[in-house]
Amino acid sequence: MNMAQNIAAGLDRILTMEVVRVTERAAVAAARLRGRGDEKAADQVAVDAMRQELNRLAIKGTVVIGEGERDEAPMLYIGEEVGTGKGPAVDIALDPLEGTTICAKNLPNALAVIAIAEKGSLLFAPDVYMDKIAIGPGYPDSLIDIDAPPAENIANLAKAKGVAVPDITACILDRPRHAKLIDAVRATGAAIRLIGDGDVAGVIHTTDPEETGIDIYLGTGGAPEGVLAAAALRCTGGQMQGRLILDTPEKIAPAEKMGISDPKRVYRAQDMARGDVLFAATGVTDGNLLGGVKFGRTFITTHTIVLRSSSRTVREIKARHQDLEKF
Ligand code: VTB
Repeated sequence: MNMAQNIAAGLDRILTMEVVRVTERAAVAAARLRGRGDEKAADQVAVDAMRQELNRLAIKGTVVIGEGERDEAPMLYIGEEVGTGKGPAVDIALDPLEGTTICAKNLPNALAVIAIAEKGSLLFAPDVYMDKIAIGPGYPDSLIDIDAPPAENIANLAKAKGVAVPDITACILDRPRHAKLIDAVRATGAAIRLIGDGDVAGVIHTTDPEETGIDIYLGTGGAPEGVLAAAALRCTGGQMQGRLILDTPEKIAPAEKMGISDPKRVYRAQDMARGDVLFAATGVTDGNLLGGVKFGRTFITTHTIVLRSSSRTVREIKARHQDLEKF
C-alpha cells in the first residue's frame, strides 16, 4: 500500500497517535487511586479523565460500548457524542478502567482501554455475558471451535504449536461458573492461569505467549469486554470466537432491539470489529504486557500499546510526562 492509499483507507492515521493521550490520561487518574480499596472512585476518575481527553480529539465520535445506559451512567454512556465534532464520524468502544477490582487491590493487568472504528463497524454488544475462546496469531484458520470440548481445542493448539499439552497455559476468569471448565482443562494436563478480573487483557495476552505465558483464553466474561478484545485481535492477528449468552426473554428482547437477530450466533473477531479499527491500552497496574503508571518525583511514566488494523502496526509508547500540572 502506498502512502496516498494508506491515508485514504479507513481512519485518519493521525488518530493512532492522538488516541494515546486518551488512555494515558485515564490510566494516570486511576493509578492515583490504585490499591486504595475503592473501585468506584478509581473508575469515576478514569471516566472523567478519559472523557476530558476524548473531547479534545478531532472526531465526531459516538460511544457504542461505554459505561452503560444514559440514565445509569452520567458520562461516557452509550450514545454519548464525543470529540470536537469536527472530524470523521467514528464509533467508540471504551473502558476507562478495565479491572476496577484489580486496581482497587493493586493487582496485575488493570488497563485503560479504547477502540475507535469506522462508523457502523463495531458490534453493539448488550451488557450480558459472552462465551469466549481466543488464541494468538500464526495458526491455521478455524483451529479453535467454541463448540468443541476444551480438551480438543487445547490438543489442537498444542499440536499446531509443536509442544506437548502440558506446555500449554490457558487463561480463565476465576469464577464459580467456570468450575467445570477448569476441571476439564486440568484433566488435559495443561496449566491454567486464573485471573480475578480483566479478560480484555486475558484475551490480548494470547497474542504474545512468549511474553505473557498465555496460549489460549477460555470462558465467559462481559460481552462489551469481548468486543474490545476483538478490536485488539483484529490488529495483532489471532483468532477469537464469542457467543452472547442470551438465555432469558429479558436478555433476548433488548438484544433484538440492538440489531441481534440470531441470539446463538458465533462471532469471530472480524465480525465484532469490522473495517479499520484503532485500539489503545495503557497499563494502570503492572501487567504481563504493559507496565503500570509510575509516579516519579519529577515525572510520571506511562506504558501504552497502540494498534491499527489496516496496517497491523503494533506500537508501544513509553511516555515520560514532565508537565505534572496537567494530570
Ligand atoms: C469480565 C472481566 C471484567 O467483568 O469481563 C467480568 O474481564 C465478567 O463479569 O474485568 P463477572 O465479574 O460477573 O464475572 C469484569 O470483572 C468487570 O468488567
